[in-house]
Order: sequence, then C-alpha cells, then structure tokens
Amino acid sequence: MFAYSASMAPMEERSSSCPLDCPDLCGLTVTIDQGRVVEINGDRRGPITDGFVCGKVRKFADHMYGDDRIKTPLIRDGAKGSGQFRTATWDEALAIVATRLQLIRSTSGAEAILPYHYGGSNGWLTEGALATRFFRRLGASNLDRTFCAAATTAACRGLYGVMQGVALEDYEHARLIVLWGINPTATGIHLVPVIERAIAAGAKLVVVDPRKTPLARRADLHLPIRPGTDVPVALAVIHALFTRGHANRAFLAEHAAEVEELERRSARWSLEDAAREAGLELAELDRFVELYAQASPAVIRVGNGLERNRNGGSAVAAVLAIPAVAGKFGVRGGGYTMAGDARWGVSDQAGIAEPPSAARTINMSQISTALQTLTEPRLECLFVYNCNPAVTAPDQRALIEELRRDDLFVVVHDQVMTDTAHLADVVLPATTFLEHRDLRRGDGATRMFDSHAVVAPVGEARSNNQLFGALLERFDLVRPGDAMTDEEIVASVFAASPDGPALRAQLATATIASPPEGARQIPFVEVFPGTPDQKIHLVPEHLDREAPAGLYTYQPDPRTDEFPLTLISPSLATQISSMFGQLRTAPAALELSAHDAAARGIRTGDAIKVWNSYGEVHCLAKIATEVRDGVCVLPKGLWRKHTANGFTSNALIPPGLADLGGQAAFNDARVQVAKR
Ligand SMILES: Nc1nc2c(c(=O)[nH]1)N[C@H]1C(S)=C(S)[C@@H](COP(=O)(O)OP(=O)(O)OC[C@H]3O[C@@H](n4cnc5c(=O)[nH]c(N)nc54)[C@H](O)[C@@H]3O)O[C@H]1N2
Ligand SMILES: Nc1nc2c(c(=O)[nH]1)N[C@H]1C(S)=C(S)[C@@H](COP(=O)(O)OP(=O)(O)OC[C@H]3O[C@@H](n4cnc5c(=O)[nH]c(N)nc54)[C@H](O)[C@@H]3O)O[C@H]1N2
Ligand SMILES: [Mo]
Repeated sequence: MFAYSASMAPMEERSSSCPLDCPDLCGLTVTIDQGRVVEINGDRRGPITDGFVCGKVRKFADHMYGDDRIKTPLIRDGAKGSGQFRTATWDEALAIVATRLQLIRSTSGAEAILPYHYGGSNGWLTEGALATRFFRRLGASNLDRTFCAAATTAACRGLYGVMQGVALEDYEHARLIVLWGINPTATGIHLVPVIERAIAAGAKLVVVDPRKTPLARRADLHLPIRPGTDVPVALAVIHALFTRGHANRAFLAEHAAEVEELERRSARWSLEDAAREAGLELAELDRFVELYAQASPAVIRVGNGLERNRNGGSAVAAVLAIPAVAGKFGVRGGGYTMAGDARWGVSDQAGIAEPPSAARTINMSQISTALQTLTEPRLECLFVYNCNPAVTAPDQRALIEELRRDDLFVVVHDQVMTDTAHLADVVLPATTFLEHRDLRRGDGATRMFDSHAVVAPVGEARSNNQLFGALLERFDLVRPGDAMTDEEIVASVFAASPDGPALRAQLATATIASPPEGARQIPFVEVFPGTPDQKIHLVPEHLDREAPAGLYTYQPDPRTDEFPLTLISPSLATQISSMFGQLRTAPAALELSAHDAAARGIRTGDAIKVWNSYGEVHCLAKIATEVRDGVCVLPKGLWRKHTANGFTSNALIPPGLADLGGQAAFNDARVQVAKR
C-alpha cells in the first residue's frame, strides 16, 4: 500500500476522479502540498471535462479541512438533537453500535434496523459493497432508493429497456437540442460549452422549464411550463406529430410496439388544451412541434425536474416517446439522453456478494411515515451513510420529530457534521473521495475510473468499507472466501463477468474505461432497445399497471385557494444536493414572481413564511424574473441554519409519490406565502 508522509515532495500532482452525483464524471488533477490537497482541476481523460472543473469541486479542500469536518467518532452525551457529543475511539464507538444492534436484533428482530443511504459518492466501493453485504446478512429491512431518477428509470426501462442514450459529447452534432426539465448551467456545467458549440454551428435550442434558466434566456424557444403539466404537453406534441403527418410510420412499424395505443391516448390532448393546462402560449407550443419535426439530428435531454410530481413517470415516458414517434434516431446526435444507460457487462452485485434478503423493503421517500406507522417490528435503528435525510427527505417536520425519538437509535457515518448527524446517537467520521479508493461511474456516465486515495484521511476518518468490514467481523458475518479489502472487491467485480478482464486492462493502461459496446453508440444503428423483443414499447403493460390511473393519465394540478402556489426546489450551483451546505453563509430566500409578490405585499428582502399542511418555513423573499407566476422556488439542499425556523423546502414536501418507481414527489408541494 502507498505510504503517506509529510516528507513527500512538497508539491505533487496526482490523478483522481469526481464521485459526485452528476452526469459529467470528471477526471481530476489534484495538487498536494505537504500531504494536503491545495488545488483541484479537471483533466482531459473524459470527453467533456476539457480541463476545467465546477466551482464546488474546485473548492473541495474547504469541505475536507473545514471546521465542520468530523475527525473522530462522537457519542451523544446531551439530549437528542442538543448537539452535545463526546469524542470516542473507534473501538468504543463500534462496541456501542454493535451492542445496540445486537440487542435490537435479539428483542425485536433485525428488520427493526434500516440502513438509510443515497448517493453521497457514486461508486461501487462506497455505494454498496460491504455495507449492503452487512445489512443483508444481518437481515435488516431493505431500502428502496427512490430519491432520484426512480420514475425516470422506470419510464426509460419500460420504453427502451437498458439502451445507451445520446452521448453528451455528441450534442455537438445536433441541429436541435431540447432541454426538458434540466438546468445544466448548475447541474452539469460541462454540457454548456458543447451546447454553445452546437449553437455556433447553427443548432437551435429549446428549453422546457418553469424557470427562465440561463440557457432558457439563450434559447430560440422557452416554454415556461407549469410544474407537473409535462404529460399534457408531451402528449399534445405526439398527437400533433401524428395528425400533421410528422410521425415516422416506417420507423414505428419496424421498431415500436403499441403505436396505435399511444396514438389513441395522445388524442386526449389537443395543443390548445395542453397549452391552457400548462400555462403556455398556443403559438409557442405549435412552434415547438414544427421546429422539432423539421430538425435532424434532434436530441432531447430529459432532466430530473419533470419526474418529481404525481405525474412524473408518465411525463418522462411521454417525453421519451416523442423521438420514437418522429423517428429521430439513427443519426449521431439524434434521440434522447437521460442518465446514460450503459451496458457494462459488470455490476456492483459481485462486490456485494450477497443476494437481496427476504426482509421487508421500505421506501426511503416515505421514511417519515415508516417511522411513524410501521409495526412488527417498529423501526428502532436508522443507520445513515452517504445521505443527509434531515434536509433531503420529504416531510421534514415529521421526520425530524421521529429522529428525535428517544427509542430510535440513529447512527450517522459522514464527512461533516450534517443536520442529520446533529440528531444522531453515534457519529462516525467518513473519508472523502480523495482519501479512499473507488470505482467511479458518476450519474450514469458511459465511462468508469478506478481512482485511489491521493492523501491520508483527515483525523480518524474511515471509508464505508472499513466501517462495514469491521461490523461484518464483529457480527461474525464474514464467510470463507469473502472479498474484504478494496483490492479484493475490485478484483471480484471484474472477475465475475466475461467483460471484466478487458475493462480492468483498459483501466490499468488508459485509467479510464468505456463499456464493451463503446461510449457513444448511435441508437438504432449500433445499439437497440434492451427490451426482450428489442422494440420500443410505447405503452408498456407493466407501467400501465403500476401507474395508479394508468400510464399517460394526467392527474390535474391540486392547487387550492388555500394553497395556490406550486413550490419547486431545483439544484443550487454551489452545492450538490445538501453537500457543501455547511460552507454556505447566505440565508435562504424564496423566489417568486413580481405578480405573486405584489399580490401579497411582499418585496425583496422581506421576512416571510411559506406554509401548507405539512410544515412552515420562515425565510426571506426574493422577487425573481426567472420564475413564472404561480410558482415559487426554494432550492434543494439548504441546511436548517439557512432559514429562520430551522425548516427547509423539504418541510413542505408531501410524503406522496410520483406515479412510477416509488419516486419522491419533491416538486409537488402546494403552498401559501405571506409576510411575517
Ligand atoms: N451544482 C449541482 N449539480 C448537481 C446537483 C446539485 O444539487 N447541484 N444535483 C445532482 C443531482 S442529485 C441531480 S438528480 C441532478 C439534477 O439536475 P437537473 O435535472 O438539472 O434537476 P433540478 O435542478 O432538480 O431541476 C431541473 C429543472 O427542472 C425544472 N422543473 C421543475 N419542475 C418541473 C416540471 O414539472 N417540468 C419541467 N419541465 N421542469 C421542471 C426546474 O425549474 C429546474 O430548472 O443534478 C446533479 N448535479
Ligand atoms: N427539496 C428537495 N429535496 C431533494 C431533492 C429536490 O429536488 N428537492 N432532490 C433529491 C435528490 S435529486 C437527491 S439525489 C437527494 C440527495 O440526498 P442525499 O442522498 O441526502 O445527498 P446529499 O445531500 O448529497 O448528502 C450526501 C451525504 O453523504 C456524505 N458522503 C459523501 N461521500 C461519502 C462517503 O464516501 N461515505 C459516507 N459515509 N458519506 C459520504 C456527504 O458528506 C453528505 O452529507 O436529495 C433529494 N432531496
Ligand atoms: Mo439526484
């Protein structure tokens, strides 16, 4: 193993890669001085990083070495949530955790324990591996991970199976780029220069978003859609494509199933009705149909904004059906991209090396309800890692009340003292991505890095695999032949599949690997749907059964006179979900339109309250020209310290789900706003 010491060459550059939940998957060059990270830059191994990196990762050293970094295990020694902890050794902390887990297991059964984790770092060593093996062997409740892209994935898999979408670097070839519910300027900045080059070469840009995002300002057409109304809009576009002779009947006959059924269902929505429901100008929607029908290659980038409401799964499915109906595939830069579904031929399951257990499964997006209502057994332990649910899960007020429960044992493994860690009984210090190894794949990127630690951990931080490896041992759950070290797990992942050795060899020589089929396949030329019959299923039966009112059925806007405004919570450029929120000093401000503010006598800088039946948030107001009437914005990932009463947008988000995938409905809150 590499030995670290302060006597290393004073300045040294080492290669790494970014593990954050983002489609760009950047290779990084990290400058190290005296054993500490002093600079981070993007490299050129990946296709779109182009030597630069986003502001949040450039400043990652502030996260690593800041005051909020957890350096030792901590044991609560005040009331729950008081923030009073004493330091402990790893041995003592692990003994406390193991004793309590054993007690719960023997008195109530292991299902009273729930591991709670999401995408803090995307990689096969930190996301699954020994943690998942441990909880499966323990017999703990399973977690259905539905915060993000659950509806999108269900829709995409239903229509196309696992099929690689258009590679982001191929957007340069497009003549029309449609950004649908996505804001790359904040959430994946490396796509922006690619779009700019395409525009310079004559491509048109359309943005479908309730907000006038930076790219919406530059767009040829911005459709400021009312949140949650993408189903009528996409179906009306499909209907118009069919009725105006823009459908590619030959392509559909060869490659698609359930064409007539989609045609029939889309007939429910005329452009007029859809425009009215979505709050759009009819002429603009009409223009979109014609722009789209005429352009080739045309690509639709499907974001996460549209999936997070009661209609979200049907919305994504309808949007993904558009390129099929118009026959936009078969050329480089034509089709759609969602989180790129690469067929790797290897999977993280080999590293977990334990099949899913028969224990019950709990939807993470309904954790407040699960904690309140589940019995047989009641939840007695939440073991949190890679996640900060106190500010990222729905129904925050109820959740925080439950986390404060004296009979709920809360363990948090994290890098910094998050809002969830403040509510814990035991806090364990985690390594950052520059302090541990991982197989990094970003958010569905068609590339992979195997990056090693580049510096020694701060304090006594341990990686997820070190923590859960120690627990496997304490619980006597290690079996002969188990891969336990990172090196052994990586080896077992690649050994488990025929494609593995070639990928490993690629990583060893080029330090970046692509799936066996290549990283930028042309859909319907080089790659076909991963459905059993290799056809697009426009109305897949299983999705039709899953969606409560059937696929493509629009559930109308639930706004009332009492709660007339739709609250959405898109990403901040300076954070990734709640990560880096500790570094933010600015107080939270709710953005609303000049019209909605004036109607309430609100001006920028006013102290206001935003409320509904789930909770109330006290913050500042900001009149924003980006926001359409009827919509207000309080970004995701704010911490409790950023508002006056310690609640964020998540306190207003209902625990109800989208129509597919068990997806959280983060953009489905209806609220009222007033001056305080
Ligand atoms: N800087 C930064 N980068 C990130 C993240 C971050 O927090 N910060 N998060 C990462 C993660 S976890 C994810 S999932 C991705 C998310 O990245 P994006 O897909 O860009 O998702 P959001 O930022 O949630 O929202 C995108 C847009 O959807 C719009 N929107 C909201 N509701 C609707 C609707 O009903 N219909 C339509 N058409 N649009 C709607 C919002 O106004 C917003 O501009 O970004 C990743 N990258
Ligand atoms: N209001 C609102 N809320 C939302 C959303 C929204 O649109 N609106 N969107 C949702 C989305 S898209 C997502 S993806 C979720 C994300 O929600 P979370 O999964 O809670 O993600 P983060 O807020 O990024 O928190 C990840 C935590 O993991 C820690 N971490 C990072 N790497 C490691 C590691 O290697 N080991 C350990 N043990 N910990 C690590 C980080 O320090 C951080 O505290 O939030 C959801 N919440
Ligand atoms: Mo996400």
